[in-house]
Amino acid sequence: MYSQALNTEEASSDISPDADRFQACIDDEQRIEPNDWMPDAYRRTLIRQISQHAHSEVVGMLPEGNWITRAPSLRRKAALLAKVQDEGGHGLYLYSAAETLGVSREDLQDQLLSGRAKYSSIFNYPTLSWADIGTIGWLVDGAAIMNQIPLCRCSYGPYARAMIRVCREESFHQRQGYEIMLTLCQGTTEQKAMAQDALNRWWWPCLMMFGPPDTDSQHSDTSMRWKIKRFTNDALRQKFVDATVPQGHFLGLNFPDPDLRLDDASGHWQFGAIDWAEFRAVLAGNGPCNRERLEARRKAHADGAWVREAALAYAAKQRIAA
Ligand code: FAQ
Repeated sequence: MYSQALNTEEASSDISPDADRFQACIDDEQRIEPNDWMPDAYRRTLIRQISQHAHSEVVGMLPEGNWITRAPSLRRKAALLAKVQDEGGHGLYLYSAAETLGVSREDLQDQLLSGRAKYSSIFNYPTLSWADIGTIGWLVDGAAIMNQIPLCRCSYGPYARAMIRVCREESFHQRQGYEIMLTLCQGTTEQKAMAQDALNRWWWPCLMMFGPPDTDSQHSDTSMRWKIKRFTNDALRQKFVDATVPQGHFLGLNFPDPDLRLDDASGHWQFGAIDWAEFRAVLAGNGPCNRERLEARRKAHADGAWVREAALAYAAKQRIAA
């Protein structure tokens, strides 16, 4: 789709008539397309965010992939297989969107496999029981939707368009997760305890998914001026808590937060302090599963070498035939 040559040569300063026109387009809600002029910093911010997002989708296949062979029924297995496959697809759309900014997929792969690239903190936690699969769908996909619906209106066209399909699929993922939780919570005492234990372990890491508090977020101000982000990290986290707490109460579950309470005046659920030291430790590579996840990605990449070689050999043969 984006195979035409891209203008990635930049002579740009962010203070120029071009920069003024660019900001005017953004303020006017027009989309920026790959060959439009853009400030270097806008391009770099998008490459950073889109590639981190793509890596997150790809690494995000691993915690749930663990449970495909252990799904409790054929129906559950088929749904989980489809979900994990969707996540691989989301990674591919997002890598394609990043490529429109002039970065190569090989470089992005290399950054992930060498451990230099970031991916979402949430995927460094283990999946210990089947209820974790329900909780990931309900909470992790729920948080992803809250963050990604506004990205459908991102100023950069290819990212915004990719997010439309991603969000539709995430919505199915969230429903299948909530339905697993509903089944467990209406089941035996042991099943309900399993659901509660999963919520206890995943709740706080899910709140961290939205990123550091606004006071510490380095990129939010600029990204909002450029309409890459439409809401701050704290605003989206609050929207997620407000939407999710009633869903948990409907399941008959308790949130692992003694400070959680509904503020009648504002209508918002107030929540306790997030352990940002844990978040920083996970980002520094010291979460419960960071090493395991990277090892699994490296192994998958090495195991797939024959596919890449076969594709290259086939392409070379096609070129000779043409
Ligand atoms: N984990 O200045 P900010 C999914 C980093 S997809 C790791 O606030 P920004 C689907 C941030 O990169 C989940 N790092 O940054 C699925 C920056 O570091 P840098 C992924 C984090 O970009 C479901 C630094 O902290 N979603 O779940 C995290 O304005 C189920 C300062 O932060 C996306 O990527 C974090 N949680 O806002 C798949 C959505 N948070 O680059 C499988 C798109 C922050 O300076 C199963 N991304 N950092 O070294 C975004 O919306 C934004 O990039 C934020 C961060 C909101 C994540």
